[in-house]
Amino acid sequence: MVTGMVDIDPDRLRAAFDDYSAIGATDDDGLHRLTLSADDQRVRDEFVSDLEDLGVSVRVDPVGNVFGRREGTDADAAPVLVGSHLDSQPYGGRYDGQLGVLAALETLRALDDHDVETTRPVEIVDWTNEEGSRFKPALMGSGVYAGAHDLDTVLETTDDQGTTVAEALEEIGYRGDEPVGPTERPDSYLELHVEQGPFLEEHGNAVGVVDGILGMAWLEVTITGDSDHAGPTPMHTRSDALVAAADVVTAVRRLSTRLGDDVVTTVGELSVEPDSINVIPSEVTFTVDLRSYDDATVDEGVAAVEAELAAACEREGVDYSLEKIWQIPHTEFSPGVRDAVEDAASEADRSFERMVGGAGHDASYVNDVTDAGMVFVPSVDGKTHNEAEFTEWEDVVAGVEVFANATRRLAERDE
Ligand code: HGY
Ligand code: MN
Ligand code: MN
Repeated sequence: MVTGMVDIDPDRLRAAFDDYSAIGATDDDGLHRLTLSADDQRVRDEFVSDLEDLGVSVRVDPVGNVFGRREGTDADAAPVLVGSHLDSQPYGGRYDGQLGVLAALETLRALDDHDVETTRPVEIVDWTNEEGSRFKPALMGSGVYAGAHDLDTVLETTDDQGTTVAEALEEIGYRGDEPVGPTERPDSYLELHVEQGPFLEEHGNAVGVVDGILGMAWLEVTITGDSDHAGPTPMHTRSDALVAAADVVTAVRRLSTRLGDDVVTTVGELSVEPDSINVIPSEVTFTVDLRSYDDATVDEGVAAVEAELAAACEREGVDYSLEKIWQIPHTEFSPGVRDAVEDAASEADRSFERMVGGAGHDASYVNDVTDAGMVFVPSVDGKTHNEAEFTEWEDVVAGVEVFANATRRLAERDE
């Protein structure tokens, strides 16, 4: 296994981070760069320009995943794939996704700085729509690449304004015509990401070596009651969709304690119709996000949500519909990739801990087609999906240094 560290250039990494963070920047140091938006186009153009400056060959697939390939000495060797996503949450953070793409870019730049010729090609990627906010589900680009999402279904998916993914891709010029999915099975995939949780900071460790990712289910619930006047309508005759929804929202919160220690439940979206101060709500639509490392627990949780929903609607005399938008099983990453990260952290003399990630990542789907793994860096106060998302710069540098050297190890490993 190769040894000898590849030195990254922290100042160049910082300059790239500041340049990319300026695209879609919010007034409070966050990012509002929704997938396939004009700002996503601008940051993609910046990314492609940086890849072209590196002399790597660039290709775009039909769902807009952008790949760059740095050749290795063995043209027949399967490539190491590295990257993450450049789209953000609405008013999200600057580190989620973006840092992983820039870690991969800095790695290619550092390999060039030191004239390192790797045996395997190293491919870099920006995955389309990891966040699943504007278009559902999440992990859209990596899911199409790995065969988990059907391309045609994805292209027909619409946002709240009725724009399809295909239209949005064409609008920004990133509806590629490359074949979908791996033209050759990559040897491995590595993604650097902010932890988006409190544990690295709490434990004082620089790097998270990720064993796996929670499984999750996304549900959409619609409760239909009957609108009526808020004044003269007697309370006992009402069919108030929002009262039933409120019961379910608090029941969903309580489920997490009932179902298991690692279970997390969230109602993130909720809309009320007709949404007027003096009209009894006739329809409420809301989402449920339910996660656990145990897939059977997630299934149990979905059934429990439906039971709570049926009971609440029975009590209020309203109807409901429940749609499962998406479900992904938990992920167990490759021990070989994990070991390369651990060895790189040890060689760099950086403290690390093994952990399971609570947020979904593209690496989960890529793990279906190759050996995947992740490197986490600490999130201050665990804050994320929030403009206050922050990682200390020395932690960024430490993580990217480990990432770059783990990538180099993977690029030298045998079949
Ligand atoms: O939902 C997630 O965990 C990811 O941020 N898309
Ligand atoms: Mn992310
Ligand atoms: Mn995210």
